[in-house]
Amino acid sequence: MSHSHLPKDFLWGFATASYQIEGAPHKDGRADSIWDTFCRIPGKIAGGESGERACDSYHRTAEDIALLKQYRAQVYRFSLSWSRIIPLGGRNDPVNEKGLQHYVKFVDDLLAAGIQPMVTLFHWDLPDALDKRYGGFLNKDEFVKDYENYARVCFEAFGSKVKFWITFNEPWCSSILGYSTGLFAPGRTSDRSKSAVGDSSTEPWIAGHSILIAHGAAVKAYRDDFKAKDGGQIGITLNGDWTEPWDPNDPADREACERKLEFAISWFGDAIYLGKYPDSMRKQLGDRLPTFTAEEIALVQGSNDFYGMNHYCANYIKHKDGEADINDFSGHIQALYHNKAGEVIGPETQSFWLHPNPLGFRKLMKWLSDRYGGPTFYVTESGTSLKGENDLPLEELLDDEFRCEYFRGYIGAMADAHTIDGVDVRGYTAWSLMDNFEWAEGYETRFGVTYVDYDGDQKRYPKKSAMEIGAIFDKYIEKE
Ligand code: GBH
Repeated sequence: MSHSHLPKDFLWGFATASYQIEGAPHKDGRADSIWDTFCRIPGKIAGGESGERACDSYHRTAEDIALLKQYRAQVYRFSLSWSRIIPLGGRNDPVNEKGLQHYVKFVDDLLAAGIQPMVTLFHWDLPDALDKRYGGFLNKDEFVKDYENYARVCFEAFGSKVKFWITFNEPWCSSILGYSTGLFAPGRTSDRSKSAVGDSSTEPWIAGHSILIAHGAAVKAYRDDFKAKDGGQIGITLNGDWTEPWDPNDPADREACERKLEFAISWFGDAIYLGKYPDSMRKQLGDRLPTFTAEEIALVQGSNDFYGMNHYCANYIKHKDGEADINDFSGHIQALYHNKAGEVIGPETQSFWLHPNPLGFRKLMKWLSDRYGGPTFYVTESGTSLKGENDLPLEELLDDEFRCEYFRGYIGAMADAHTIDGVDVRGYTAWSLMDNFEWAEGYETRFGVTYVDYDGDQKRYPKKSAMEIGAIFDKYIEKE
């Protein structure tokens, strides 16, 4: 029996993202996003897949809402496809009324079902036309204006009904995976073996800088023109794994842990909460890391009403000797799944990077809370895949005890962070409502609490974890 608890108005539910679930890439006037075009490049996605069909959620909003109700969700975090709303993306391009109305109706339907919408404006699916026109994030001035315009269109259309806005999901992924490793769209990298163009030593830092300023501009627009009448809150969602030293007795490994957190999280977090980039990044990257003008930092600093936290796992971190490589993006460290004593950080899953470690979640919440002066947190993603899940017979697959255990551990750790460490956490949306298009891993890796039968008309089957989450929260959330 745990004495830890969560506050009585705590909001919990599930999360998804547009390109991962919607399908219907050209329905009702939607144009390509960078993910549509990226998926067409041979070798980029496991199984040669794409989000073309995915969960077919564009046509199944009623079914998805019925699942949320069945699971007792109070909040649903989903993202908008910019390419449906402004197909060519730009501030002078036309708004697609059909695409916009799809989301207006979806928000209405959620509210009618008693579920709070938490809307992510951008979860990686940039309109392809903006990438082609001016290089997307690489052209700060164009991108910031186009993004602000897009955000305003959304605030105008359903701002009065939405109390939680997220400007960007995981800018680290858009910047590093899109412009350094090339694993994600638009696939730019210095690694010529991946037959791509790009400069990994500069572009990810430019991309991240543009995103921060676009975030700041959208927040300013919301605060200036919508917040007072609509009464919502707005923030950004940052990802980041916890770090433990490979050798706890080696100060160099302990420093490497801090550096890794700074490169992964504080890159954005420090700019938003402290008004600067971390010293460790400036030291390693020098002039390759852009600097903020006074006007820019005025937009960025203080721009979060809440901290959107995506968190999945932890790693052991070992320092590296010598000079950092010019293309290094993680602070000249090595991330490992075992430590010097041979202990593993957590069990294996279907995702090579994901080894669950619930205590790391609590530690990271405290680390962030201390560094940023006790902000309000909404955990906007947390969840797991299961080793070999895709190969199991349906009946066994639906009995996902490993995933239930993950949620028990992680939700318990969050309650400890709240109760023992004083972290102000007010919500949690589990990743994910259903199995979906897992980016470069295609459909082989499943994160859903609902099984989706991709060969059987996208039929949905609740797994055991779907109802378990509500049962876990019942134990922790304080009653009146
Ligand atoms: C989330 O990111 C995403 O927001 C969501 O769309 C996705 O479906 C979910 O994870 C599950 O993957 O290639 O070594 O650089 C989680 C954070 C950060 C996890 C990047 C995977 C890649 C490791 N992700 N990381 S690496």
